[in-house]
Amino acid sequence: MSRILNIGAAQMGPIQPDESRASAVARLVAMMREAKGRGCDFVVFTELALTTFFPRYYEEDRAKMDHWFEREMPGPETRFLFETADELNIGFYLGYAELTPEGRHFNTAILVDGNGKITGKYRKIHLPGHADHDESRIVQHLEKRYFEPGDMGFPVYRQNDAIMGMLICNDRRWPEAYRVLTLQGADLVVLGYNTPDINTTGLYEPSYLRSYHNHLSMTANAYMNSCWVVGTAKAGVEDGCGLIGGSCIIQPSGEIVTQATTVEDELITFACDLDMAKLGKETIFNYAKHRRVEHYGRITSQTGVEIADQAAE
Ligand code: CDT
Repeated sequence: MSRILNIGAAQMGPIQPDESRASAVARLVAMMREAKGRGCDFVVFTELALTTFFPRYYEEDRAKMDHWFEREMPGPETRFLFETADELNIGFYLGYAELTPEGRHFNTAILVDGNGKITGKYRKIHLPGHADHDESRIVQHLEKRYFEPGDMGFPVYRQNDAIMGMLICNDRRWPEAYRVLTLQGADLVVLGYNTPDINTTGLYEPSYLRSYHNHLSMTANAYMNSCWVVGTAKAGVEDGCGLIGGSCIIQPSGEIVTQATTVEDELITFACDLDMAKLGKETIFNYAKHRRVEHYGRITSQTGVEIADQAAE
């Protein structure tokens, strides 16, 4: 038995601050067409795929940043992407900045089906960085200023024969994100990321570790949660700031099966057998049989160290 889903990870090269939405959408559409030509049924775009990574810019008046956000999805500038999905019968994941009718701001991803209809949504929960201007940093990372944490939990959706969960960038480093998705049966986790190639706080971190930890967090969690993981980067130098590439598709064994080799627009594809997730789910990581939450014990601090997770108390 096999359940094959042909997936494309459509890495995006840099989007400069003055690049229009129409231009970004044209690049996404070109990769979607290439994906279809290479037999894909589903394509994973990146986080904040329509604009430059604007949280690197500090603006005192938050309302002045609203032009980076989408008030409707699809909107006039993004509709073409949805129409192309419908024409080609290909689904996709897309990350963008969402401004709701109530004036709330989220770092969001949507799932769209082969009819160009939105079938799922996720709002990023783990927002890295800081909320106020920080002079000591090499580059600002103001996600905490411009977004509120997601209010939807970690939902899963049935689509393209998969049980799919979405994450966004920093979420991929948190084991509990994958665990909550796979406790609901996810066999495929898709995500996009914008990751600076240096530690922007100014603290020394070897740059090779930025790429190593990108892959480590996704490969380890693919294995420990027995699911496919598709991670798609925005890469290259945006307004003088470097972003790592390394987009990849990872099978449930934790092995990378294909990986981008550039920091430009680059499509990688793989015929993913979703049934490969069964081995782990039915044996070593069979949660019902072997996961023993009731024996983990209360989280107590016997060392005087403050317990980080209030929910544990
Ligand atoms: N976009 C995003 O979440 N990036 C973070 C970088 C954090 S550095 C402040 C990441 O985890 O890749």
